[in-house]
Amino acid sequence: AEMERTFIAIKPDGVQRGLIAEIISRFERKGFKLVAIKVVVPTKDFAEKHYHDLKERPFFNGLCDFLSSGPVVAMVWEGEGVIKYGRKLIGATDPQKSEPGTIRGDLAVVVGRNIIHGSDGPETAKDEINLWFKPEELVSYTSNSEKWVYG
Ligand code: YYY
Ligand code: MG
Repeated sequence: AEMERTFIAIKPDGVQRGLIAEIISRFERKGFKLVAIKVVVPTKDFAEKHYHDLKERPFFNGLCDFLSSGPVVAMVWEGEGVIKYGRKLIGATDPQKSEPGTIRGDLAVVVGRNIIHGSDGPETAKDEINLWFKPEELVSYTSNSEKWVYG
């Protein structure tokens, strides 16, 4: 299997709404493997680093204020196609446009409170994992179900 890793974060709204287990279970049941997880309250400066690509956008300041407003569950998930398929599980940026069955489609209503972040490509996945985690916080292991997920 062509394994890759992506950065997934449950934002403060997802944490406060009690959706941590719900969100994790969607990735877990799919067959993806959790290789890092922690709860952090990012500083505003850190949030700005995470969203640096968006610094010219009008919502940038509010977005970074929000991300740094409370606990975030930061994770790294591993699996074949996990970067692209993780985005599919999450749904469109605007929950109004997310399909039912997706995380945002099922669990969120407005773009400014869309409960979850996921890396949008291989380069950002690498950068975001490096920003949020030290190498020693990532665990490599063989999941017992791997041979049943991948054959
Ligand atoms: O990757 P994704 O989270 O789906 O969307 P981005 O375009 O990277 O924007 C990041 C974040 O910014 C989005 O999850 C909500 C917020 N945002 C917003 O508040 N208003 C917009 N018009 C677009 C994005
Ligand atoms: Mg994005």
